[in-house]
Amino acid sequence: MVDIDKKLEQVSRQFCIEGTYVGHRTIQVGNVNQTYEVQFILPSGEEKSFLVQNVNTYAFRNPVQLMENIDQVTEHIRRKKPGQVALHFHHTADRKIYVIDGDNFWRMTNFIPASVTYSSMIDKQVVRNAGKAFGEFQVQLSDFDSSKLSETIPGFHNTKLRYQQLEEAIQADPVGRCKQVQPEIDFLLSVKESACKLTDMQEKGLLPLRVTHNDTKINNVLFNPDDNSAIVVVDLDTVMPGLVGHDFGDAIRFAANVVPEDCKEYERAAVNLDVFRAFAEGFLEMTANTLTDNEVDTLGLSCFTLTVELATRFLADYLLGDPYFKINYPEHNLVRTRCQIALAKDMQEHQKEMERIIKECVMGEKKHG
Ligand code: GN1
Ligand code: MG
Repeated sequence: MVDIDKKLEQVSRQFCIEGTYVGHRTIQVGNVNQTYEVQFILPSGEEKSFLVQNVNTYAFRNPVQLMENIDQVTEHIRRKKPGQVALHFHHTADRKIYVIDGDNFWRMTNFIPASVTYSSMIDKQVVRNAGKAFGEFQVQLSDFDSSKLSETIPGFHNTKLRYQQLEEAIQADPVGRCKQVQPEIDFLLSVKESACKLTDMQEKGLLPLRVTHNDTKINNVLFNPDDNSAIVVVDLDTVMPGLVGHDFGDAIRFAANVVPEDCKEYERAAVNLDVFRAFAEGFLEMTANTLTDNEVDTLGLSCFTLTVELATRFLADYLLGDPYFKINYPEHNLVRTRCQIALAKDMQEHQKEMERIIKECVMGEKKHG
């Protein structure tokens, strides 16, 4: 068993942090990387925290390229909005923004004090501001040359590929869990065609590729607790070329679900249309005037798509013995799968209403210019 304090202090020193190491706090948010807040008393006497992350190299096979992406994206945003709070990565003595230590890949960023994240039971104003923040993020990157970005996870939101990976996991069934999950497999296969429609349209060139965030859980936005304004969008590991619906749909499947994404009473999962509207208002306030008709027409479908796609990912991971997502108990990925499936079913029932709300928001924005 490694002494985590010893390890975190040693990593911090490699990022040139001086002074006295005080301790750490494990951050529970995030299903892929492991995040810690480390506290120091600097030589000046100032108490200061930093965020140290151990990047999951099973998920991100080329973390060096990933850091190059993030570096370019954060620089681009910083140039657009100098003075705004931004993510900033610390350098080692040899000017690298990461430390490789055996199988571990570490990075360190500034800790943004007096900021909060929200995961559930969210106020509408918070959701609207999250929508604005993710919308603005995409607009800020609209002139970023996407050929400079590497694909950190190939085919990340290629729903067809996600189905293929699920089908391979079913075939292989290495830990013998397949027999337990036939209803889930049956449901997912039954909606394959509609879930893969976005990918089909992308392949046919009917939807434009943009630079998108691709992991728009509301807890990837830091807020100011005094007025609930968004401070900064974080977790830039999956910033890559993608569809606007990837960001919109993923945000809705997380924020507008009436229960957390891993609720054990998964049959309660459903979309809260007020939260849906609040996010759509914020997101479209920033993006409506840049979207094509096909993009607007498929935003409603994108919510269903991203929900089903994540269900295929959770289920494939469960079938493979949970190598990818962090789990807190053995059935965790199965519960997550069931919760996404229940949400997807509810979204199917509310698809028309969701589309109507989107149209209303877009019309409103076009009128106001
Ligand atoms: C992961 O890293 P985190 O927890 O923000 C995952 C997302 C999933 C999400 C589900 C790189 O996001 O794609 O939607 O879990 N990120 C990656 O909670 O796979
Ligand atoms: Mg992430």
